[in-house]
Amino acid sequence: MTSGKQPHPGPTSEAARTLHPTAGPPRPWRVRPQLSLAELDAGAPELTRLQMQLLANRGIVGAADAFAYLRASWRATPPEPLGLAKAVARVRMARTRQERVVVFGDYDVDGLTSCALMVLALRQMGIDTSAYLPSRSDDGRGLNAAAVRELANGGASLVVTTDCSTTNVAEVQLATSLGLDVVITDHHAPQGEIAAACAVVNPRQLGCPSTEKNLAGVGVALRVAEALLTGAETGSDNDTLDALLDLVAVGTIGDVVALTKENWRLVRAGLARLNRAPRHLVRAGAVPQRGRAHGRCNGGAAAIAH
Ligand SMILES: [Mn+2]
Repeated sequence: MTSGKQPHPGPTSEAARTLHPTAGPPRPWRVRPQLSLAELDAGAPELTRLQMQLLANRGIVGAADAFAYLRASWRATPPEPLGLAKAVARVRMARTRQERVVVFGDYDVDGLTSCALMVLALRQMGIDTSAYLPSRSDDGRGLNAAAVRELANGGASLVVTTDCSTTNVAEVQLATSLGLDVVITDHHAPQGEIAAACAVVNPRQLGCPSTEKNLAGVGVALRVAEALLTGAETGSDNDTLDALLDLVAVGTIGDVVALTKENWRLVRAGLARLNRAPRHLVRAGAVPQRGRAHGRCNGGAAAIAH
């Protein structure tokens, strides 16, 4: 829309009511204040009046803020989350020592995509990595004692969780006693004591300075992968990271987190990636019964991670 050509109709409660004349009692419309014409045209010609109004409705007012918001990169912004450096150090140690690593995910979309993302990132680093997905009906969420014993017996010496386990105090204790180190990546607001893992990366834990508080589990996993794959030791690996963004979009949308700020940037980039290079997200016949029955590596995340 070019500036000044058409009067902006603007949302009014009267107009809104006329859209639903037979919908019962008037709905409680709360109409945001309409911008002035000058404000509506401040982003022209790139941004339409409608876009300017919608952005203002979401607290992003003025052309400078609008462009800054819309053009922001999906890459991590400082300060980095608490525990990230420790997580990176422990995973790099696993590579140096050629350890066997298991990524322990979750059974929902966020848990599946975050698990697949982490498996791909660690394999990219040359680490022997497999996936473990708990069963919703038998295992529940997060690390459990039976799985911990199975993974330790199977020769793994490091478990990286995604989308779970921030407060699995007893299970992490058990793992440590069996020689199995744990790095936790999660986004659930901790209810209770935080597990004494090698590292806990969770933007919602107390003392985490990261401003990316609304990331889904897969967003947190991406930030860890980003740090692993772009550090001074590894050098920049933009292509590998870009190839993970479709998983981030699917997991973030599936987890129904607020699509603002960091999530909006990630989903936008991820949907672009999906359009450019679609991935087969589900392969018929590859869906597992449950993690434990299939040993340390099961089909669901493995199917995604190829
Ligand atoms: Mn989640």
